[in-house]
Amino acid sequence: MKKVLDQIHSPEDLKKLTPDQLEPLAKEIRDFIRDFTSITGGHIGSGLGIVELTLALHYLFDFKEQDHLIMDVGHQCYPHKILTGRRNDMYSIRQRDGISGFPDPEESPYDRVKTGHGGTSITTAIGLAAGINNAGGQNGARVVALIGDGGIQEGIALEALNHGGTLEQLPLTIILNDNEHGIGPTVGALRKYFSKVRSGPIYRTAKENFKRFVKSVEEKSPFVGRLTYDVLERVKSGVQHLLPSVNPGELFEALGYFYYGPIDGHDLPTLLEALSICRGIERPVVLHCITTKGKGYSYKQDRLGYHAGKPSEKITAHLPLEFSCQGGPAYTSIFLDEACKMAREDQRIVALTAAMLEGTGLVRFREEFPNRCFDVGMAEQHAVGMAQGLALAGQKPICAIYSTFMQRSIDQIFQELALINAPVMMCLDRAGVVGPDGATHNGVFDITFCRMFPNMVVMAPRDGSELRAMMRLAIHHPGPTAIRYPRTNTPLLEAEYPATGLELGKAELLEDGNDGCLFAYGAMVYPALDAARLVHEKHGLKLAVVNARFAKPLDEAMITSLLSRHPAFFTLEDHVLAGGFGAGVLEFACAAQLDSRKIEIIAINDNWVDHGQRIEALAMAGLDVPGIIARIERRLLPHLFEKNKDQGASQDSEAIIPQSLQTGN
Ligand SMILES: Cc1ncc(C[n+]2csc(CCOP(=O)(O)OP(=O)(O)O)c2C)c(N)n1
Repeated sequence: MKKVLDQIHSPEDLKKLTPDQLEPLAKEIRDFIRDFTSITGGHIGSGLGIVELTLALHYLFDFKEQDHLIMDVGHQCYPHKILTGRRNDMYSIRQRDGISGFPDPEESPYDRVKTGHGGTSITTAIGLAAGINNAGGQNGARVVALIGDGGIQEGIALEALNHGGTLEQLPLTIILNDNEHGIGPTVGALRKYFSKVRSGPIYRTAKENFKRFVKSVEEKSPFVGRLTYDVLERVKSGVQHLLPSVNPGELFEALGYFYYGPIDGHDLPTLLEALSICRGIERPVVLHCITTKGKGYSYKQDRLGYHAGKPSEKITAHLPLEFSCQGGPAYTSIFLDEACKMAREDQRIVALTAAMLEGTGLVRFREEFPNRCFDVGMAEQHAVGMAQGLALAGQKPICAIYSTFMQRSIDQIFQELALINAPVMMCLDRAGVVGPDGATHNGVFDITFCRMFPNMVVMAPRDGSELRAMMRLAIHHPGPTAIRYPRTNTPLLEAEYPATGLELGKAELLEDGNDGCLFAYGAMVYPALDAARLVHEKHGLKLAVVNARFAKPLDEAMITSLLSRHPAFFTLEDHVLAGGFGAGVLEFACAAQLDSRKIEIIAINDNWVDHGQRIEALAMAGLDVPGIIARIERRLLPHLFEKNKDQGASQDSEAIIPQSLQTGN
């Protein structure tokens, strides 16, 4: 039997359907999402939870020409992408050269903004709506912000709500998609409030009232203007009259919004009614929808898989390793293990995270130390601010946040930590390129934003043992520290380079040589060792390889000595060039009047690194082993020439010029 979905190539096709055709379509979309994500992985649960909502929105609004849809975080966009002409691309999602897992205006006119970080939809939507008003209303254009009960906890969302409620006459609908989950169950007082609203009898009563009154409006006139507004006021007072003890909209109404709901976000007729009404209201409205995250996905066997699943081997099997001895436990699990050990030894150690208990590994820490683990919700600024307070109270806080989301807390790193030298250990997970999540999630700015503040100690381990050692150094350090580690596995063969003592500001020479120096930071150390070995095998050049360990304080003595005796000095980091680790080395070399011309920074140039598997993203940025070798060869070509000449080798350039350069690679 032909599927309804086969007829849908754009929202225009959707609008040709009768409302009762939407229900079977919702099922087909769910089946399709389950099918392709079983191969591609990706954010499964959020999209599955808003299939009906997405259908109703595209059925009633015109998000291409007239209206604007801003999705918070953006990870719930799969049904939206399917309906807006990208169905055939879904099997390529999050892969190199495939479509993004998040909205992207370069992909489609239906995607207004590129997002990935949460909490921002309301602020953008308020700006759009205010702009529409200023431009004279633009033919009744409407702005819809779709935000989850997790995202709405972000500081920026609350700031925007606070402001938006004072702007009357705003063509804005905020849809609160309340599924009781962020990545795990949502936490906090707002969650408690929402669950009271969801579970109270008012939900059913409000729904019945809603239907009854909307029906009476329908009979009298279309859903527009003042009349609808009056009716909504009556719905509200009717509900209050029936159940005077509970008012589900209390919070939003106090802020100046017209609140509608809660309604069943899977019930298409109710959704169509509610959205039609919201469309007709000339002031900011909050429509509260109750949905089930991962609807239709049996995630009982896979507790976290319903939020985001991994790609199948079909997509990853052919890829090379990042470096030859990769395969030990993930950095995250080493972090967790050491944090638990340290907490057993010292009662004052506490851990904080911002809605990322699972991702940072702290779930197990919380099981063991329930009173010493704070999941503050999607609130990175608060996590770092609170860490300061804990430190002032004599506790020893470990604040584990993904590098990319720590960007939200730059001001807290500045004022709450660095300015008063507060002893807080920041553990920046997923530092470097992350792979399938792409540019919004790459943690490639943290060296800069940590290094720029006085008092900070900024470090990155080469492997699991060193991560443990750095955590111990950090917990005893009397000021703020940042440790970054990547979303990857630790090296398997640590024994080849056994751990040596870790000392603040001291680098570690792993291989010596005289033909050039690779001064590598964190995750780049083992790729640098691979590159040095291959360059040696290929060209006979012997490169020194250093594990820099610290981006601040730098090992100035080591840099001075190596820079003076090597023809070239490469710094390596999985981070942007501007203000990063190599930039720090260069600053020092210039200030110390060393020969900074020898320094070459291998880092991400001034561009965004897109999605793909992590090794592919590293390759795109020139940070995989072949990319590093190409840079070394290019730089050392004259040196190689001289060396071969001295040794009396043929001066035939073909014999000297590396293969990769001969072929123009
Ligand atoms: C600033 C920021 N912090 C953390 C995250 C990681 N993150 C991605 S989705 C998510 C949960 C979002 O929950 P919610 O807004 O309720 O949407 P749902 O997944 O339930 O649809 C989190 C914490 C993020 N994307 N942005």
